[in-house]
Amino acid sequence: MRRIVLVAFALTIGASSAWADAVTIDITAQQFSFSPSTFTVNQGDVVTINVTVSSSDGSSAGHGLLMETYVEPGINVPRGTTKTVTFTATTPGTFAFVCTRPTCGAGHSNMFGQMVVNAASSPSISTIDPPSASTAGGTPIVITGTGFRSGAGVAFGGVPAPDVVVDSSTSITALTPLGPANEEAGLPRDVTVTNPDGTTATLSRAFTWFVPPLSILSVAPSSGLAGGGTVVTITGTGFTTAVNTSVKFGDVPATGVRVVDAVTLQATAPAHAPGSVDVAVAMGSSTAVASGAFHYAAVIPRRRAARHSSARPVRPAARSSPAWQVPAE
Ligand SMILES: [Cu+2]
Repeated sequence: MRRIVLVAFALTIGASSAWADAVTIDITAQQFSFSPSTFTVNQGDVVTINVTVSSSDGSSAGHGLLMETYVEPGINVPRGTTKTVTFTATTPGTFAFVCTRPTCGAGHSNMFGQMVVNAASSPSISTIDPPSASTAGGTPIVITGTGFRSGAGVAFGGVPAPDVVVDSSTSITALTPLGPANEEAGLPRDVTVTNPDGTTATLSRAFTWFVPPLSILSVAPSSGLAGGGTVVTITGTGFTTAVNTSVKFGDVPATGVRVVDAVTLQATAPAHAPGSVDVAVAMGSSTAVASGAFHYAAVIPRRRAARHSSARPVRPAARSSPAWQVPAE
């Protein structure tokens, strides 16, 4: 009675690590068989089964489909209708299905079939391009290999990529995360791809961060009182604790200089005469200068003397822009 088996499902045959993960199976239920009665999907596939009973079928009750594990309770399919059920094939194995309508006729007990769920195979990685990127992060890296599935994650040296696009079962584009802000930049790192089913691939020591040229992108806040003490966040590139770091506001060294990460520094503004000053970061033998990036406000004695003035907050006389930024070119 099996007239058609697997013809519509060649897409999934022998492709147990297929990237495409939505599979539709059209099944006809009739006196007294399912057609097809056997089909195969891959672990992780989202499976949609359309069950159709012809309006001319000999069973007035129609038929139905109940599959162990995946379609429980079963669905009844009256004569002349199509019913749909969708599930994710999370568990590999062979799963029998039967007709739900004992009254469909004398051959009811012969109506059965099976779904085979192939266990997901592990992905593999063959190349990483480019194999190195700035510690500032955000560089697109193309990973080629096999068995990548949509929803896969990528890690560089154990740090998750902030954005991953699975282009196909053989190609992933991932943005690099921030690299280390210390001596460890420059060490080769493992690259790992993890499929949603938990299978992983690792290419050992395949990726290296490098410290890019020192630069300053923003200074925030961009103003403070002449007495100093403003904690300032400096963003940029090329920050590392691997060499000595110092920050100057004009000619005066800042205190509390701290490398937060590869793109973030903190420093406490020193006391300085009112006016705008350059902010300079020296890191090892490199220096980056943000011209006029910080403004020291003159103190206004009257306002300052107005203690407990709850009606009006004391505002610094400085311009109000919260951050100095490199002008767009
Ligand atoms: Cu039946």
